[in-house]
Amino acid sequence: MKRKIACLLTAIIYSVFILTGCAKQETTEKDDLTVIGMSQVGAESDWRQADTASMKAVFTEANGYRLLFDDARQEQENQFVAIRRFIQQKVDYIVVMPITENGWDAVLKEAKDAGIPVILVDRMVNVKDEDLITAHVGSDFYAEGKKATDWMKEKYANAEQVNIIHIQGTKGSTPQIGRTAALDDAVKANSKWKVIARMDGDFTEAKTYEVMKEYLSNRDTLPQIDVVYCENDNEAYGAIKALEGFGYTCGKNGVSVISFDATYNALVYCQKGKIAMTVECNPLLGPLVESVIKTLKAGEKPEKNRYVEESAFRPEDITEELLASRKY
Ligand code: GZL
Repeated sequence: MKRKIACLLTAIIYSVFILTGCAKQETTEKDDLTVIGMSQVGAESDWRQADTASMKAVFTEANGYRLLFDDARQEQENQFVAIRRFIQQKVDYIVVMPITENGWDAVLKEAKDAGIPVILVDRMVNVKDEDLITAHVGSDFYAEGKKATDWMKEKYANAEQVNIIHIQGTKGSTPQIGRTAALDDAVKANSKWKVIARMDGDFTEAKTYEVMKEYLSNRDTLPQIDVVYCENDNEAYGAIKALEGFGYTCGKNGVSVISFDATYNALVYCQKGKIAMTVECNPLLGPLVESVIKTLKAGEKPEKNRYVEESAFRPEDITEELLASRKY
């Protein structure tokens, strides 16, 4: 009997709720949300996960957004599928972190034809029609690389020869292209610098450990290595693990390991001297993307490219205060 009364009461309360329009009001509010279709590269690195967290912290329903988030698991085809789904869903904006630069013309034209603005985050795309992209926010990767090579020039100013191992990021991605170009230009300008090996670490610790271990295993005698130039922090962790496994010392009087991103763990490695320099690459791009969307919603034209300010850190720069201040 009690159960029947409880069910009856629930039905009455729900009817009152519907009739008074509360549900309708709540539904109406949800209809006012700005719908964002977001295609993220994957979760391959600490940097990537901080970038995703930054986006999810901004694009919340409380802030007036419905975020349709897709993790492409580092496959460009998955990004194409997600973008076409967003078009079918008639989202208000498409936000893409493109894994590599080429192959985007067709799918971005479909978004343009559907009247949906596309905002690029982090990396760039190489398209014939620049109007396919409404705006881009991210980093200047060549400038990041130059910070590292300028440090190398100072460190090895009097060296007779500098043997460099180069661990590249995801081939064809904008950070790989920019950070590689900076190293290539510095090697051309310094006759004593020699790249003794170049490998693809794909921005992951596991892949870098694998390729570095393979390289060292295949040497008759272990080479003199002065610098390992890793195109992100996670590659540096893998490289250091492999180097130490073969008896190398990473640090002031050993191998200088360079990395990019300057995520928290890399700053700790740097504080311990195992990373000689980590160049900052800011993943906290959510607020910048929101400012572009607010500009567009106000009927104004956003800047085509917004680059974030970035620094670089050596062991002597790492204080407890700096570590405590870091957000990623
Ligand atoms: C750089 C970003 C790179 C990071 C890596 O903006 O695209 O991809 O350097 C990440 O850690 O995997």
